[in-house]
Amino acid sequence: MSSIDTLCINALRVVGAEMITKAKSGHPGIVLGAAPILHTLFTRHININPEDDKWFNRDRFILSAGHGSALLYEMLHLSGYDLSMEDLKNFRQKGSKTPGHPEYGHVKGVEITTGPLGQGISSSVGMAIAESFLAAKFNKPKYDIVDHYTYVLCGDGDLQEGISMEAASLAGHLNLKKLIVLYDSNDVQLDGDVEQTNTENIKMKFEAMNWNYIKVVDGNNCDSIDNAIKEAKKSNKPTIVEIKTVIGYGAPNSGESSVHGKPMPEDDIKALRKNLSYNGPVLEYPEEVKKFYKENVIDRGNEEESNWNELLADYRSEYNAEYEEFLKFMYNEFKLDDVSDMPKYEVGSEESTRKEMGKYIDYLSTKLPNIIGGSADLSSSTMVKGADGIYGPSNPLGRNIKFGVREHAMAAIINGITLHGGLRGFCAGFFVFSDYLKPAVRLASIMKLPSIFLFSHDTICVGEDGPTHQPVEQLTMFRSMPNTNVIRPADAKEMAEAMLLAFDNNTYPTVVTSSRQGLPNLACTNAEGVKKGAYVVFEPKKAAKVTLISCGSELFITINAAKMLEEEGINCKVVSMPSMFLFDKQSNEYKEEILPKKHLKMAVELGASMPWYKYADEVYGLDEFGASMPIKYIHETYGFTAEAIAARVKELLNK
Ligand SMILES: Cc1ncc(C[n+]2csc(CCOP(=O)(O)OP(=O)(O)O)c2C)c(N)n1
Ligand SMILES: [Mg+2]
Repeated sequence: MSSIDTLCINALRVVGAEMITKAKSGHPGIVLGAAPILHTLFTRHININPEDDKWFNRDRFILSAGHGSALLYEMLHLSGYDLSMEDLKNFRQKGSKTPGHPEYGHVKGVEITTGPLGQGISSSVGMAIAESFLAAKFNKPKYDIVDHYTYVLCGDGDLQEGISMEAASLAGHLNLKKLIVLYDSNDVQLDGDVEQTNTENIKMKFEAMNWNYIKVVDGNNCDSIDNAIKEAKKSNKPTIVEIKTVIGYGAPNSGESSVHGKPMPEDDIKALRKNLSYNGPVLEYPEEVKKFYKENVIDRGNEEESNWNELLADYRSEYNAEYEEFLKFMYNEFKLDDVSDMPKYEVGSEESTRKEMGKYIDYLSTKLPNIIGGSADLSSSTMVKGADGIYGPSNPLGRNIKFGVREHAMAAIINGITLHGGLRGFCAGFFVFSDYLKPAVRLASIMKLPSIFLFSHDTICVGEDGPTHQPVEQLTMFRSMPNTNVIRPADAKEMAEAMLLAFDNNTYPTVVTSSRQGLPNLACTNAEGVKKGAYVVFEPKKAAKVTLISCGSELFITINAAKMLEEEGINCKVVSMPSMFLFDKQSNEYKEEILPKKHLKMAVELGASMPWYKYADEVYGLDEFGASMPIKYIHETYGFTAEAIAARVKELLNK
């Protein structure tokens, strides 16, 4: 370890601490403790090119401990990304390029939004899966055109989260040998010492999950960290490098939890400078540091990418067809222009929408070679699985990922796959267990990431399994999530369009729900209507005064109720509203046409009533948990028959 390394690390420490103090907010502990880790990784290993931040074969770096954002911004600044000193000085300020936690799409070089602990490390597994799949698909002897590492910096908190263990367990099983996790092991967390909460052996724990474990006893020694990363690269398993660091190194309260998340007072900054024997400029990097990063990160990255470009050019001449295909993957050029051969269903036939969803996924897998995914040990129930066999070391081109019962990691992994580029991830489970993966959907929504989340058994019509398996409030949860398209199709036609919308868009995640039970395929549904989120599916012969709004498995029942009412002279129109998200985007004229102000409007859904009050005066919903019983009793018991719905309308009209 040379003196320039020490100078760089101390500059990172001091400027990071000063940024946080200036912002009056942030987490100095990890910045001071983990600076040597990121310095070593960036100056000796990572291949990135700030001039081409989306260079396909770059190494991916994930700051899973997102509270260390100041340190990441420092690295990005010194590595030549579009982040100025001014931006660093505006850390955490309104409108700045340097928000509290790293935000994907906000600043170049941030590979993923992190902050909720456990998510980053779990998504990194998806990135490593994507890399291994694409490498297996495109690499040829002498042409490793997809060949990069996925690096993670995580802390104690990341590894305490359950999601990380789900993801690590799967990563070990899948032998993701190019995944390297650098663990900032400082024995301290926000509320105190880690030993107050943990009594476990990380080495044994990870080795038991088929990981390679390496320990670095002195986290201030770049050469030891460097050697560990070199070792990790040789492993045929994913590697965790446990690096013993001191939280808040150099600060008067180093080694204590008080340094974790409180800006340091000016006096402590002075003490820090003294303790580190550092007297560089305030909020500025010494020239030697900038030069070192220019030579060891920027120039190296540039060179790596130009080497790669040459390799790709040679690949192009030798394997032209594969090259053309590679470009399609790289630029996501697969389009759903012609879907005329999509499976079709006769009007009047009956099928569950989950079976239709499964058939459409199978169909789309033939059209879109870049989609990959699977279910959380439920593919025989959700009907959703990927194509080409089970993905794994013996079949890296399998597009069916068997996630096991690991819903949370599954969703985060899907995000990682999609973030990596080249592939698009989808996953599936029982709707009630969407509770287990919601935080990862939320991150996809924040990132505007088009991950696809498919769920079956979307109402209490699950039946016998009882309230633990009967979703009630889950639709409310997802519909209230900004930037998330929740589609609840009523039949095969609506399901087909839902799936096309999900796989066609690039700016938001989609949640599609499906029924367990068979539903009639209706004559009145159509794709154009689904695109608008809501549309009229039944119009009485005489002018309507009432509008009934429904979706999913309750749509046909609601139509039947409207038909009954018409016979009694009560004229109700019925609107199918599979997607509130898409309907909200329509013009005011269209909204008025579908949901006229002067109509009495009642929504019908076998789920929590809350989301519907935005559109309806009255909601015929379910605001209690279900109970275990065969499905044939459910509609009767909970009043979801055409007769009961019609009776409520009459009650409302006082007839
Ligand atoms: C899911 C989640 N829970 C809680 C937090 C709040 N939080 C941020 S950092 C942190 C402590 C984590 O400890 P560690 O990873 O050891 O970080 P260190 O204190 O060493 O920097 C907590 C509880 C969070 N960001 N995400
Ligand atoms: Mg810690």
